Amino acid sequence: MHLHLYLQKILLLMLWGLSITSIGGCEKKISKQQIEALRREAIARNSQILAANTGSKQPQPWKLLIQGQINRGKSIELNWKKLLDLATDTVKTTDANNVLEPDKVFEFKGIRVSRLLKQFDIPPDAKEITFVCFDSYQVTLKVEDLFTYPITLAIAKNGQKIKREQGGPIYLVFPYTEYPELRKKYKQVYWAFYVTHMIVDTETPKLQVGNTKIELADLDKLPQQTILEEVGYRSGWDSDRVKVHGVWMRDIFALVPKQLPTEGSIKIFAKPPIYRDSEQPIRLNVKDIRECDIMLATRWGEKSQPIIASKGGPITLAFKNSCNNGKNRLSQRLPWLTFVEELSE
Ligand SMILES: Nc1nc2c(c(=O)[nH]1)N[C@H]1C(S)=C(S)[C@@H](COP(=O)(O)O)O[C@H]1N2
Ligand SMILES: [Mo]
Repeated sequence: MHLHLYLQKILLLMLWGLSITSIGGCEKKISKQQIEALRREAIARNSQILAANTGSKQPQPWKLLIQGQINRGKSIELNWKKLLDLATDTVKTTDANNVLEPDKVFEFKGIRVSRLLKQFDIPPDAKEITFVCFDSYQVTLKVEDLFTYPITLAIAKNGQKIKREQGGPIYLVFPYTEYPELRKKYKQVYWAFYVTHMIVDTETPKLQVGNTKIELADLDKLPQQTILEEVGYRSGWDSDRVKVHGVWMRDIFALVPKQLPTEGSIKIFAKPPIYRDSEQPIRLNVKDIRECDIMLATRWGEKSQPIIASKGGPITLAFKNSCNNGKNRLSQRLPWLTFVEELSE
């Protein structure tokens, strides 16, 4: 079994026992105890990542979906064969995640993002592209930068398929060697692994509940709620608490012919593939839905701004982290979910 890069990086730091340049993108000097804490965190995270990204949970074969404000809102699906046909661009660069050989230049082969966007007629006023990954990680880049630099969705590295533990099969690479300024603008955290979706700006909100399609106007007819919470996933938000606005999950069933069942659970599906595993879907307990304030959020902040894709919107599963219904807190049993798409029995 390969060590995940995160673990390699931390072990390397331990060997050096020295200072560290980048954890989560900021500069830090760290002590031995902190290194030990980081090492333990890295080991835990490493096994989590491996569990989430291996075996049956890997969609076979891989595909890339382009969604949002492109192709009149209809998904564009590129299967692996199509991706291979399109992968004619080359980028020679160091790999931000290769901590063992930071100066080694690799030849990545793939699809320049700007070429994909042109091919599918990206609207001229599009501003941002959000790349969503298998594990729910996401990064957002400016369209302008994508058209300035040959930032590329790589599917091969030095003539070989990119291994899962090296970010494959689709790895977002930045031409650091040719454009050193990109090292600052798009740090290591932007090199997204296992990319599955590209979203142009933000999708139009829609939610499938059973057989019913629900739009934002429908959700807006329900009683509007607000919670003040730390957002339960890392992308796009500060660590401070924010106001999140939306509707209680239990109220949504007023919009569909079927009532919320009295017991059991309902399934919830969101865009990142780890949130749509058909064998082990994420389930919401009916008891939690009835007794906890679980929200489908569509807006945030004092000005009730829409939740854009870089923040995991347009529809996000949120809840009061304090809800304690049963043995442990809801927040220990359920993550906040980005890009919520469907509820079903
Ligand atoms: N899909 C995906 N890509 C990702 C990440 C991730 O968790 N998932 N982590 C990012 C971060 S924060 C860094 S520093 C680098 C290396 O991540 P790692 O240290 O978890 O290997 O990959 C980036 N790309
Ligand atoms: Mo990171």
